[in-house]
Amino acid sequence: MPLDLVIGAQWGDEGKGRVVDLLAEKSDIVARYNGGDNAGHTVTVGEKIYKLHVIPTGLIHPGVTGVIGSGMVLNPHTLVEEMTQLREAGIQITPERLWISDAVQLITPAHRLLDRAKDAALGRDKIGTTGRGIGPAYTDKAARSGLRAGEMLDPTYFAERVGEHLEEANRLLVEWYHQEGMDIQAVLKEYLAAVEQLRPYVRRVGPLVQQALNEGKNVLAEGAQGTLLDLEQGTYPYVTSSCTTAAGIFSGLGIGVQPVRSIVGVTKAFQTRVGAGPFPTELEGELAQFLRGTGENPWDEFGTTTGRPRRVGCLDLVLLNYAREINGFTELFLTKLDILSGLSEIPVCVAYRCGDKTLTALDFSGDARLLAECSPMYEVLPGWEEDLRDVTRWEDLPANAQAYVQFIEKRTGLPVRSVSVGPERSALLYKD
Ligand code: 2SA
Ligand code: GDP
Ligand code: MG
Repeated sequence: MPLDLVIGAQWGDEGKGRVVDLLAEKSDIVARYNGGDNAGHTVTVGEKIYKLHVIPTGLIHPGVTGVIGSGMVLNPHTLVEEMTQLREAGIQITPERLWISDAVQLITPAHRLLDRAKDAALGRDKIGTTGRGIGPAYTDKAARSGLRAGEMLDPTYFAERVGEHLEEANRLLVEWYHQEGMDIQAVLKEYLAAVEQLRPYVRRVGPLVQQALNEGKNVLAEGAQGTLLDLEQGTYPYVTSSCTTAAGIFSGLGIGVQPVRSIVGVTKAFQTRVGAGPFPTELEGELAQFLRGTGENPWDEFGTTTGRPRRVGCLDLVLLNYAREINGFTELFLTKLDILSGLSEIPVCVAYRCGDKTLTALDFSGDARLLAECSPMYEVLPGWEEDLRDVTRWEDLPANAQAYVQFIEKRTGLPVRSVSVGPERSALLYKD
């Protein structure tokens, strides 16, 4: 089956955008199936940097059709904004090349307010959400009271439903969170104006994607966030509210369970996390500053959506192997190897010490409280001084950089087929 998956192997921001951009060149359809505008996927094309939050990254390629799958939560305002930005950049956005699932849940301004109010109310226990309304929108979905895109095809009914939803949210905001309520008429008017622009794009996408697969067309699924943020298998409760793993693509796109051609796990050469939650290999001080950067470079470790500084640490192979198992990765794509240049030694976490036990694999499902009690055990690899940014062939990498990649292959049992050494399309090495 010509179905390929790109999945974040860590806590998000592994560089999925650039990997999807690469694979989209040979794809007919690129489909997102989870999350919403909490995602920030970056693609660098020459001088131009695209930061996409809702629209599948592959749409930058003229021959690609983009799909917003039913497993996502869709903010109409953000989508309209993104459509405008892409059009200004010369990218065609038409209902022929962007399909919105009629079953996708809609995010409203009320969801955003509730998200922020709820996270703030958690105080020290806060998740550190992106504040984009993701949790409340998925909560409404699970409670069977959510708004679906298909409903916008009946404008009178839809306006009534949104009005009721805003009133209910206002009650929660005022009575429970002691916040100011929304001006319902003003919010409704703006919301309906955004939705109006999306109506022509809404359709039943599952059968269309399945038909494309049956015809031998290449379909690429673009995962958002990362495995360790998966609602069920991630470091719960410090996770997002969607299925970020490979398993989610079938229900998130509305296609049958079927064999896939490849499941590419994207991992950075080190580890990052934005938001709260356990992070066994987290670093502080100078080394953290070295990995994060100062924000001067576009690739420095600051949130693509919120601008928050990301937490940074050493590569954690216990978690990478966990991600391999959960997703069934067929290969790894290693990004940001260039960032490690200049380190004399590079520690890599190969096991945990948890109480009196040594664990080389997680024997619990990511439970945050248990993970917080694990301390990392490292093997230290020799580093390299050379700047990798201009290296274009695997053979030209310094021996220690090659050995670092080979160490990851050996300890995960997965081939690393591609390594990136800069954000640009050309900063890429094929290993085999
Ligand atoms: P939410 O907003 O409910 O999904 O937040 C729950 C947790 O999920 C994390 N999360 C993310 N982590 C990394 N990258 C994400 N996208 C943006 C980016 C993040 C940003 O590309 O940089 O700009 O801050 C993303 N989206 C959600 C979040 O931090 C919470 O830990
Ligand atoms: P995503 O959410 O997984 O798509 O990742 P983000 O776009 O949020 O963050 C990844 C950042 O790293 C972006 O700024 C990319 O342009 C940048 N990037 C990707 N690959 C590389 C690489 O190999 N080297 C460097 N220096 N930057 C990279
Ligand atoms: Mg990101």
